[in-house]
Formats: sequence, structure tokens, C-alpha cells
Amino acid sequence: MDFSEQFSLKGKIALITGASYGIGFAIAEAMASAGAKIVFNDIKQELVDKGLAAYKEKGIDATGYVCDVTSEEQVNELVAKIEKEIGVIDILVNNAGIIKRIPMCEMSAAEFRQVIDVDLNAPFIVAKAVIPSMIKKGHGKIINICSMMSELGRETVSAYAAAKGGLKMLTRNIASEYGEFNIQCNGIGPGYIATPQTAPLREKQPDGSSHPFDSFIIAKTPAARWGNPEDLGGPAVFLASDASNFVNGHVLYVDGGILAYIGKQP
Ligand code: NAP
Ligand code: GCO
Repeated sequence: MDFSEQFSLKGKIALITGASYGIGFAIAEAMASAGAKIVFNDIKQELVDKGLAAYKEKGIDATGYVCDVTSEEQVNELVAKIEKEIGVIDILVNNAGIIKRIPMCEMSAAEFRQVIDVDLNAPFIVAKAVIPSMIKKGHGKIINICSMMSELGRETVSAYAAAKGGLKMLTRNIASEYGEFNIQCNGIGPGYIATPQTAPLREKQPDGSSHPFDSFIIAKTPAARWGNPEDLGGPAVFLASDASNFVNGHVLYVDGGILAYIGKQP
């Protein structure tokens, strides 16, 4: 086999959840470049339409559906519709996610549950919906978008860290339970990436100076920069391709080295 073929996604159908923009969009773009047929969902039709226009602008013939990934009924309908209209899903990227930055003792149980619902329960629901057909087909790739907060905590992100820590273990458990069916389940742990989700941490201060958190992250990252969504494309293609057929239950941190580094001395 030509070595580059190992990284090809030609003939594969990839479902990336929450991929109208941000990290999911960048991963979809990379997978499309590697030959995959892109299918995505978002919670609102207007965002699906916005995503379709953005994909078209990039020359990508993506298919988009409205689906709230926290609803098992909607997810099962989505997967059945994809299988009927496009084909069996070969690659699932559980990307959809939210964060609420609230001090734990000020966070309501409902707010905590909402984050867990989207960031942990939904990846379970979507993976459970696609695995049976992957087993029948004899292969499958599941990539869960974890986080540095799968490993570390910080103030105000208790629900998010709990969800992403759980997602790391769900990743390992899917790998354990379904590896024998030639299904590989791995995680990608992005570091701090410049997307709408982290925009509040990067906005300029009224006096035009950098946000303190922005400076903090730059000092904590050996690469001395925020990540871009495009930085995640290559790692995602690797984990979606035959090149990673013996990689299972692993979380690949794409963080510029932040998890390895104590931080620049002030
Ligand atoms: P983002 O810009 O906030 O995009 C999240 C996407 O998920 C949006 O399209 C959003 O749609 C969708 N979504 C949210 N809830 C949904 C639901 N119930 N059903 C369907 N779609 C839903 O986030 P991002 O920065 O691209 O992050 C994507 C993933 O990477 C998330 O899992 C996040 O936790 C993770 N991550 C991000 C970073 C970072 O620094 N940005 C780092 C590590 C991990 P709406 O706009 O309609 O809500
Ligand atoms: C935060 C950030 C992080 C990033 C990411 C880091 O508030 O600390 O939003 O949680 O989104 O998850 O890997």
C-alpha cells in the first residue's frame, strides 16, 4: 500500500457534530481534503444553513441536518436519515459542546446538568447510535473532542472539567468494549483554541490591553500562541484513517505543549 493511502479518507462518510463553525468545521474541512464525505448537524436550521454556505465556499459538498445531540430521539432519527440518504457512518467526531464559566458554588444544578448533558451524555448517545452499523460494516472510527480539562481543573469550569474528564473515560471504555469489532475510539484534547467558545478569554480590555487570561495562556504555552482550529485537522485525519488502526483508547493532546510545561518564569 502506498504509505499516503493510509491517511486517505476516500469513500468514508464522516459525521461531525456541531460543525457549522469552530473546531468541528476545521476538522470537517481537513477530513474533506482527505476524501471524506462530510455530514454535520447543528441545533438550529439557521446555523446549518450558515454552515452549508461556509462549506460550499470551501468547495465542500457537505450535508447538514438540524439535531440536538442531547435528544436520543433526534439522534436516532438523524443516524437513520443519514444511513438512508447517504450511507453508513464510518467516522464519528463528537465535537458539539458547551461551557459555562461560573464559580461552582454559584452554579445551579440545572446549569451543571446542562453542560454534562451536551459534553458527556450526548457523545454517549451519538456513539451508541452509530456503533451497531459500524459493527455490521466491520470497522469504525470514533473521535471524542476532549479537552485539557480532561486532565486539569481551573476556577469556574467545574461542570466542563467533570464532563471532559468523563469523556476521556468514556473514550477508553468504548475502545475497550468495541475494539474487537475493529472500532477505534480515541480522543483529541485541544489546548486553548481561538474559537467563539474562548472569545471571552481573549477580548481586548477597555484600555486596549490584552485580556489577562490571554497573556496567561501565552506564558503557559511553549508554542507561545493560542491554537487555531486548523491545528486540529491533521490529528483528526490521522485518528480517522487507517494509519491509526492500532491506536485505541488514546487521547491525543493538541495543545502546543501546555500540558508538558510549568510555565514561563515571570
Ligand atoms: P463552539 O465554537 O462553541 O462550537 C460548538 C458547536 O457545538 C456549535 O456549533 C454549537 O452550536 C454546537 N452545539 C452546542 N450544543 C449543541 C447541541 N445540543 N446539539 C448540537 N450542536 C450543539 O466550540 P468550539 O470551540 O468549536 O469547540 C468544539 C469542541 O471542542 C467542544 O466540544 C469544546 O468543548 C471542545 N474544545 C474547545 C476548545 C477551545 O479552546 N475552543 C478546547 C478544547 C476543547 P450552537 O452555536 O447552535 O450552540
Ligand atoms: C476555559 C476554556 C477551556 C478551553 C479548553 C481547554 O474556560 O478554560 O474554555 O476550557 O475551552 O477546553 O482545553
